[in-house]
Amino acid sequence: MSTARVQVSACALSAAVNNRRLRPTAVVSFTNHFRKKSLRVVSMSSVPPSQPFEIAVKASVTTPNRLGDCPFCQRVLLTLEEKNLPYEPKLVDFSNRPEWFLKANPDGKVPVIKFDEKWVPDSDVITQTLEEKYPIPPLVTPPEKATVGSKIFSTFIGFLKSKDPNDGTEQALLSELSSFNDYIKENGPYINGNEISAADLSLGPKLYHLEIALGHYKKWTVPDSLTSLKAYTKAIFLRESFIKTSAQPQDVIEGIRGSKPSIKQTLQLTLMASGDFINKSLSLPPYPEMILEAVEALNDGNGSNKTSISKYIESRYGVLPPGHKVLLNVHLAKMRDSGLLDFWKNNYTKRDPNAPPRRGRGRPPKPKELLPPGIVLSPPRPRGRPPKGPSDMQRPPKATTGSGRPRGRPRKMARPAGGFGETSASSLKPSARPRGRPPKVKPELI
Ligand SMILES: N[C@@H](CCC(=O)N[C@@H](CS)C(=O)NCC(=O)O)C(=O)O
Repeated sequence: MSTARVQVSACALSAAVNNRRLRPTAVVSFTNHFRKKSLRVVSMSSVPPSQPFEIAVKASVTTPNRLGDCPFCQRVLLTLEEKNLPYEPKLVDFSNRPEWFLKANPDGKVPVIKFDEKWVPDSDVITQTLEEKYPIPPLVTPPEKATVGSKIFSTFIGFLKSKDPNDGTEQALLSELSSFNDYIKENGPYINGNEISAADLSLGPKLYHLEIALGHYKKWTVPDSLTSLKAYTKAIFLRESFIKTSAQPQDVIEGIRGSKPSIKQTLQLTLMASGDFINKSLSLPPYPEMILEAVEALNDGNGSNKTSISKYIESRYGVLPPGHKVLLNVHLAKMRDSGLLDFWKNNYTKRDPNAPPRRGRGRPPKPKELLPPGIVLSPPRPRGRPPKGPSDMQRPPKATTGSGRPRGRPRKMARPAGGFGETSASSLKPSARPRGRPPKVKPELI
């Protein structure tokens, strides 16, 4: 949170003064908690809260006591700012999430806000609740416009993560950005026309991450030809609410570099390792659905191999769970076994229910010769050693050597009880000779 750049009073007051439709109903204390300094501003909300909202947000990894990189947190902070609602950010150190926070949200994710003594996660839920509780100024985006630009984030992540310049992820992003550019040209300057609305507050932070991350990691910038998009980002990034709530660029860069599996993702991996995994959540459709979608979209007559299916899913959905490759393998195998997919020469195709079954690998079995009527063959001997039956209990005697001596090394003789000194001469037959050098025979004294 950069408090040096923007005065809280300027931000909050300008938002209030700009809204001429409303009559101030209350004067509340607004605390700039990043600077720990209270300022009085006019709230334009119809029923102002008596206390600032406590909101858990990600802490910076580069600078102590500063807001970190989280577009979902910024979305909620922007909503609070644009609605002139007081809040108290609680910075959560992701490298060591405090206990109170994990109790508030066991998923370990931010943002989480306290409404009526209850912690509520998820930026969708939070912003919607804020809209319902504090409808003034309204930030509702009409449903038909609410999904405009909604694929930009996933295609951006797909391109950011891609290592192959020709895998189509850059093109996918450019195509989303260019459709958005055309939309804004026609309908702008904001998604809902002249007034900023919830959809802009969601998309703005994502475009901010996109510009910083792709500039840093890919030396890539939004083409200058997309003039309406450029004007749109400028208008949002320069809003006081945005400047006040945006992450520092170095945090965006570090956040991407150090992104680790979430608690939920780790849990999923653990479940998966225990063979108990169901592809729940992560906001992704189930794997079978994504796989079928990929095979259909790739639409290759010869089918699609695992790599192209994976690349398609990645470019389409962007953020994938760690262990994605394992999951993909598991689900492809299941779908193959259950007959949803055909597998042929390393490629998968959707099973045509009317197609004859494919011939398996290897030489086809020999056709059976027809026998003259009446002739019945004894059943072929099954493969392998026949099972042991009760008759096996009376084994035939083992083969012996020609000499009559049993096969193998003769069994060791037990030592005679009285020691070798007492061995009688008659017991020293070759076959019964005890181990070791025979004791010296003492000459008889005359
Ligand atoms: N759907 C959630 C997503 C929140 C989210 O993914 N937050 C990230 C930070 S940007 C997070 O807390 N990640 C931590 C983790 O996954 O362990 C929302 O809209 O609030």
